[in-house]
Amino acid sequence: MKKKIVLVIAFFVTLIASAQEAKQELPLQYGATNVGKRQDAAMQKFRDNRLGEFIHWGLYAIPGGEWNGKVYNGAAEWLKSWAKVPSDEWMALMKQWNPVKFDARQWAKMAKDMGVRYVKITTKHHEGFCLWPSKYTKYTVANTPYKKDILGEIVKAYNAEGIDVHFYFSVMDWSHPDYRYDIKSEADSIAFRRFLTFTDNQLKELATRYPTVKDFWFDGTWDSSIKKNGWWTAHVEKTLKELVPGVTINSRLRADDYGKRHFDSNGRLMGDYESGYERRLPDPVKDLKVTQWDWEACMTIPENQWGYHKDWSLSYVKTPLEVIDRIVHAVSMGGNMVVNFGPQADGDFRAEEKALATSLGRWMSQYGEAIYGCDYAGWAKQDWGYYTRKGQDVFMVVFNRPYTKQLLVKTPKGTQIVGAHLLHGGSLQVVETARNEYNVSMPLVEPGEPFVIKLQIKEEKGAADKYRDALT
Ligand code: JFZ
Repeated sequence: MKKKIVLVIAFFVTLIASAQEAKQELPLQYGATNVGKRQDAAMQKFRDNRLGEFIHWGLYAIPGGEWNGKVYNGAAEWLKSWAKVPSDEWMALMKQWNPVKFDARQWAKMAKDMGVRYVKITTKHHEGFCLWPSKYTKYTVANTPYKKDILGEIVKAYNAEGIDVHFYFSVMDWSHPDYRYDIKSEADSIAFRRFLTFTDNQLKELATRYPTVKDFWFDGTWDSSIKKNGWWTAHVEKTLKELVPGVTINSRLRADDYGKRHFDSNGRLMGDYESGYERRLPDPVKDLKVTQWDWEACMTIPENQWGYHKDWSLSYVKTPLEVIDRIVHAVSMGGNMVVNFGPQADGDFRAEEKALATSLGRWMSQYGEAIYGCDYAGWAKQDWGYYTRKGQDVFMVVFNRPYTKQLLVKTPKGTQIVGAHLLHGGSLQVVETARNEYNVSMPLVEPGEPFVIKLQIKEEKGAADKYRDALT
């Protein structure tokens, strides 16, 4: 009897708890706007591009991490802050902005050869210097010895190579007297409203001057002042989407009614893709939740230098293969990867970056089929590397050579492997070793670099639907 009472009580407690959980959905005015992944052509293009080039270029390229004879190890584009340089002194660097070696077509060609399908360029970083001749501030390229509209040249040259242009834009602006880190008084609130109007104007200016822009990637949005104005971030998303059909926006822009960032108070992704993975990646086994939404990671080549820093010996510099590993890692989990470059003040790229671009390009031209347009395959991760998938094609990107000479593959229920071949090469032996387990033989002549195996698969009726379920 006692047991029965306990069971009845437990039943009601569970009922009440689950009813409360259902109620926890908060009504939001400025929360997520999309339901699930966007499926339109522009978003599909964003996703299919998979590999991008990040460019951080601004006044910080001139000192390159050194101020008054002292070299700062922190990120070079933050030097103004590390060395506590007053704004007017920092902005005086504009007198030295004369990148005589800058050749947008050369940049675009390097990007094309590297195999990137899009570029993210800093229109304005935290310092406030604009790479376009903005009407709304004097801190622009127009007021430098160089004078020319750098951004305009980049848009034109990259588009001519068939490369999409994305705009990085820092909301936080160290050069603007009305910027506030927090709103503590009526005066702050009035100043910050002026600042938001200034920002609106700049964004409208960018969207209308450069209508082929495909994406806005916002940064510098973490301060309390912005978190207290979640409405404004929703307004920016809406305005840009009206001005530029199909445009994509990163989650970092957004804060909701309660100041919750990236994901709203109901746990839904704001913006079109998640942009929190920076210099790190989701765990390929533990963090599979990321396959439920679009995301883009970005990475530096040294440990943490985005803008040009004169001394790369101060931190570890990734090798081309390490960069390629991270690209494949991201794509295998349904994400994009953007590799950063910090051009020199003269408009040329440092030798290390040129060399990396060449290595990347060589690999991408060989194996890009396993990257572009590819997605999470939904197969259990194995030690030799990563899977990617495009429709019925499943790719194995092999980074680790096993002493056994056998690459273990475990397929999902209802999926059989019927053949395997080296991308641009011969077929490889496949042996079924157990139900849904196979050994794919290593090629007799090993390629000597990470390589790709393309699998022919057969899916039982219903298995393909399961794959689609896993992607939504
Ligand atoms: C920001 C900038 O401050 C930095 O200079 C660079 O432009 C980079 C791409 O973005 O830095 C960040 C922003 C967010 C995180 C880390 C560094 N984050 O979410 O982990």
